[in-house]
Amino acid sequence: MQISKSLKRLIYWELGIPLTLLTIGIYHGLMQTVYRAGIIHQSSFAHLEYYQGLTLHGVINAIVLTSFFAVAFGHATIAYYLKREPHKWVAWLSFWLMTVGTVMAAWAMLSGKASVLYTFYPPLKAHPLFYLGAALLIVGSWVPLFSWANIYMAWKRENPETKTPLAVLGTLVNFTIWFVCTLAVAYEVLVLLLPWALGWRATVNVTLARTLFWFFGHALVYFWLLPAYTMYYTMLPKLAGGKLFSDLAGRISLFLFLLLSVPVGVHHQFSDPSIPRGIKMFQGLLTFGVAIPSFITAFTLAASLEYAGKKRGSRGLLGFFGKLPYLDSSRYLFAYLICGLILFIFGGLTGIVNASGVLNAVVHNTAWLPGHFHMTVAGPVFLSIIGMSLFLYSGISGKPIFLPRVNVIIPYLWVIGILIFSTGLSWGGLIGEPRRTNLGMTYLNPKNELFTPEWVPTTTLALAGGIIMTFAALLFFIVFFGTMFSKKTAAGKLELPVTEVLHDEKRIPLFDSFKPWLIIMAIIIVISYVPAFISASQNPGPGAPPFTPDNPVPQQISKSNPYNQ
Ligand code: HAS
Repeated sequence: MQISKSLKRLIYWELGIPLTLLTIGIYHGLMQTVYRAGIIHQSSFAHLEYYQGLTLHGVINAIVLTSFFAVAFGHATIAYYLKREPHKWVAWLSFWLMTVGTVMAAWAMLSGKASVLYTFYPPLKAHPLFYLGAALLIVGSWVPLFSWANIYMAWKRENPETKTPLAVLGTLVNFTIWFVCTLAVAYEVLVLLLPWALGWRATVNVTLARTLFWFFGHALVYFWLLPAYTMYYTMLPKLAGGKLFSDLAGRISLFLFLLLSVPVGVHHQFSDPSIPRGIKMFQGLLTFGVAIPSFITAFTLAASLEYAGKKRGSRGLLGFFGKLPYLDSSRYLFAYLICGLILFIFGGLTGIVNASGVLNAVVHNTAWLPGHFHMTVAGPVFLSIIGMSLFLYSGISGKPIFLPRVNVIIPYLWVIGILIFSTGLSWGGLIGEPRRTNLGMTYLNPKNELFTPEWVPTTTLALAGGIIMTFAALLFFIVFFGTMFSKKTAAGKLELPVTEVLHDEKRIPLFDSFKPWLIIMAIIIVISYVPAFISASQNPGPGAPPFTPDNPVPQQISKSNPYNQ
């Protein structure tokens, strides 16, 4: 399909900017493993502080890359399936808001004024431009939803009896979740953090800020995941040489995400005071509920892959695994997607451990957590983002993939790296290794009295995995930028792999309409969050003065601050 020059240019920039910044994000990922393995015994390296690097790593990889990509992918799916391009000025407004926001936050992080990590929990305090930048990036990323919704409603009026294409449903569900959850973080930033960062208020209600953050924060992880799920349902079976086992399964799964992505954030706060136990239990149960659409996805995709394998001549119960096009460089997107799925089996299982209140007490704030989330966000999410970025770029520009044989092995290298890395972290977490800690300063420094030799093998494993991951990422940069700088050999067009459906169930209005699901979503959110917000507001504790991560003493102490008494 031909698209306008403006949309082409927009998609190039929305892929190119975050992938360029990703070089910084990946470097700081490697440095994390180096510091933690005790190779460096200092608080900084090459004029960048440990927490400054960790903030850059988290914000670039988990917020900037994912948001820019989700918007570019959203433009592509809507334009491709509904045959209408998003309104030009809305799309460019979104781009500029995201870009200006990123520049503001990047300045604050690079100048060392915002080492507050990607969760920016108070009492860690950042420069006001960091908060403003983050707010602009987020607002910019949901602006296109209004244009897409408009296009969708027009399409629906013309095609009332046609099922909404699954990829379009995926994009709309995802951005609806995103819009709803970002309202809480906007409130946190604009009403709590910004006035505090500007010095207009002396203290901040930490529990309320954290509760608002996690209202946003867990839905955020599904905002990362749903573009990958959209690719799994609508592209992977085709790339494997088969069909999607059931279209309805995909719809049910997407609508369940709409219901359950937001009202589970308190599972990040099982150890926080000021949140009623009943709410922790309720949201804990809903967390098991939000695993259901992923189980549905696992079985549906396994059946689709089995069908593909059988069509390619496999025999026996599990023979289909051996017949999939793992190393076919002309279908490299398959490799990126299947590798993400393999990692997600472990990412999902560790997530279910986290969700259990009792087990959570063992793993919370330990290295187990980054072990879990590197098999989710650095698994299916990251691999589908980089694979699809390459696919979109090469297709739209008409440029062939640079080093195609190298390209197809990158995701496998990444899987090996992540599995070693996450094994080190998960094992370390189970024996008490903390997350977000520069272990090289103390626990992994043999000259320090706190030296903990049990964590030598775990952090060394994580370092080995980190080196392999960095090598895979380097190869990806060579392939992506090599493609960018190579000569055009075909007319550029927007093409997406389109999967046929094996069991194409007839249209059920309930699964083709947003209204009932939005109403239920609102009800569950009110039940699960209103008591948490009331309790956090009524029991704020003494209020926290601002801290920086490298100093246990508050930054400024005012008379109104109870810590001063
Ligand atoms: Fe999580 C913490 C629970 C999913 C990301 N999570 C985090 C953090 C991040 C994160 C970033 O309950 C840390 C935040 C921080 O900085 O503090 N998580 C879950 C649960 C799920 C889950 C129950 N998480 C994700 C996803 C993420 C993500 C997805 C990113 C994209 N997580 C938690 C909890 C915490 C947490 C607690 C807080 C812990 C604490 O104490 O702080 C579920 O959604 C997982 C369901 C998934 C499955 C897997 C299905 C498997 C599939 C693959 C099938 C494979 C096939 C291929 C078919 C049930 C679909 C086979 C082919 C072959 C060739 C083999």
